Amino acid sequence: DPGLGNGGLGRLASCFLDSMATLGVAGTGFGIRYDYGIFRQAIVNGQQVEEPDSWLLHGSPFDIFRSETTYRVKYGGRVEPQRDAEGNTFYAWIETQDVIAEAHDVPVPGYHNDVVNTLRLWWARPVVPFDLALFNAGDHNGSVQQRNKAEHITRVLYPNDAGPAGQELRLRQEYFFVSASLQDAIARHHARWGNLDDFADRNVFQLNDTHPALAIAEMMRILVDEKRFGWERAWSLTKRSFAYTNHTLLPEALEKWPVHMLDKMLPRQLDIIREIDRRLGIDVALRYPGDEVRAAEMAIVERGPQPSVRMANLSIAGSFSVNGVSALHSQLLRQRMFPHFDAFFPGRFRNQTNGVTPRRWIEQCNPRLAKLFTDTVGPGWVTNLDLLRGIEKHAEDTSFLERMWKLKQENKNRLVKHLEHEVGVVLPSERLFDVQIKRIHEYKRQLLNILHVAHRYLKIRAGELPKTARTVLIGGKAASSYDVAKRIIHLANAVAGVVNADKQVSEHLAVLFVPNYRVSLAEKLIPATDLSEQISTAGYEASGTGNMKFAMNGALTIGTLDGANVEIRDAVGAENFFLFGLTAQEVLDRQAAYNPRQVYETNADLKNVLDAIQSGVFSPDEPGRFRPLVDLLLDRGDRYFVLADFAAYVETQNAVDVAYQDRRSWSQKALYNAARMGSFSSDSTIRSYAREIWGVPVGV
Ligand code: 8GP
Repeated sequence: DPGLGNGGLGRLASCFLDSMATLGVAGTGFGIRYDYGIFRQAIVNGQQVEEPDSWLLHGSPFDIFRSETTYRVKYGGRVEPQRDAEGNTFYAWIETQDVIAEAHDVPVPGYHNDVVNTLRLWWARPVVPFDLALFNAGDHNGSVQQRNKAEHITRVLYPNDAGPAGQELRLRQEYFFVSASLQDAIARHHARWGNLDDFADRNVFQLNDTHPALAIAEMMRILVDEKRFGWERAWSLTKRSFAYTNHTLLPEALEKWPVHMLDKMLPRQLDIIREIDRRLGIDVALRYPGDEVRAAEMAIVERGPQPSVRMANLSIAGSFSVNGVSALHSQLLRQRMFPHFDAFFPGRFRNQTNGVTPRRWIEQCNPRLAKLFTDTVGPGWVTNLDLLRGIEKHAEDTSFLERMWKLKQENKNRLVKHLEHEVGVVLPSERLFDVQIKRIHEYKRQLLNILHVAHRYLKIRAGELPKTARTVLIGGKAASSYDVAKRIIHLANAVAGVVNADKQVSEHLAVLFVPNYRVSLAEKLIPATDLSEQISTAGYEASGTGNMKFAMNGALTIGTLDGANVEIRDAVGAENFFLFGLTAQEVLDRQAAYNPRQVYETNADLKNVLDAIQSGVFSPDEPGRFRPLVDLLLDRGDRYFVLADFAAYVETQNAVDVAYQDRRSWSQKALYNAARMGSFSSDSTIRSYAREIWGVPVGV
């Protein structure tokens, strides 16, 4: 809940920290201690309003200030060649503007094992907090100017997720966190071992996407400029110290920094990046003489009128390991995103499928289910999730299945009570709970979900009643600058408003957009869910981790063959998973000839839904309100194939209705889901990172 991340990427890191501590792996998480986390989402007139999240206002009991651990972080200035005592040239980075990074530690306890690891969060402080002379001279604002400038660095979490946004401060943040963390790791290693030569044998930095990728250049700077290593020796050590995890296939989410910005803020690091790029370019040209296209694609510094540094390319070149986060994602990384790098560095690319911690995501959030598990297989499942296979012997046991059904109902009741209190809405609870919670993004297709809900509403109005009554819950934050995502939230609220107000309908359908989705809400929603919506356009969701949390808690998934859904379906059994939609390959193949308008013209249900939305059925006070969303689908290409998958989605939802009527068989499917998720425990993922990438023994 301290909103120190945006979505799945940060939540995954939390699970990893929990598993490292539990497995006795000496791992430290590094991050930023933002004064303000991701915004709090309020819904006003159906629309998202961002409010500041001042999570530290009343202090944090888990925040341990390490006053003795501070480092100086430099920005700006210029680079000057100088000579050392032996007459060798080195580069001095001088006339910089400095800030102080101060360590705040959050303890990360393992599970009943006396291990406590650390999440170290850096906080920015000024070198000179207060200019008394200026203050006395009457310049009160000027007297704290330096302080403000420093503190702004860690003021607020970058407010955007996978989209373009305000850049310079973000770069400042990234370097701040990288510089402090590297100085810290190097100082600790040096203090203990007295030299840096075996640094890579005892440390690995696992880059959590490219936000810390500047560390590669910074490590080179420290080794070459400060420790006076030769380039080759420094490069070999650096490359052995870094591994890179990629978390997205969206091209617009790949980080690029304008050269001019780096030149101003981090001139020496830019020199070093250029040198890394130059050497890589020579190697590529030697191996593929004259292949300009390949050379251009692999270049770290993208040429052109506004040259920029591609952080993914830097990360691949500067790491010994590159991994995606699900089998499909890792395969697409190699085939579609970085085929040239894959050919150039054979063996460097690999897969590490994500996982989530069963401590928080079953034991803590779902005590009723946890008790059933412990009663059935003993307590060992908490640290060995494979043991839950043991509940399968109850798959034909009616009273066991009844107990599962009942505890799910109790969880629904608990959620309904909570929402009544928190949102002021009373939801019907004795029915199927259908939940989609995640960041709002076009590729995640909340819109497809809403179209289905609207379709269901229109059918009920027309007297065609569904076989199963549902409560549909949607939650998630939209990036503040992501206009389409905000409109999708608006539409969800509009549809909810109309559906819930209609007495004729409410017996069969209720809808709520749950405001301010966050971890503590997920802990209540997930245990209460029957149907987990994992409906991204195939080929776009790197993995997903919510999908795992739901299945572990006995929800059935309706989903596409995307991200880790593929592996979840294999694990739980195809007969216990509601699959629909185009595959990643089909999406690619259909791209050129896709005609969404034709789909609309030939599917009467779809036409009805879109016509209703664009004629104002859900926005009678302003009929044209949602036309831009419909335009996006009909006339602007429907980039994420919402219309192409609509028919299959509706059909599969109808199959869900039918399946839910057979309470016994539904509970049995839920049982198989919960029982077979062992490989999606983050313990299993971390074992695999430890063995295959870090080369460290696992203690437990
Ligand atoms: C997310 C992916 O979207 C999600 O599928 C995956 O489960 C999660 O990472 C953990 O691996 N990716 C991001 O949050 C992300 O790429 N953020 C962009 C800024 C890089």
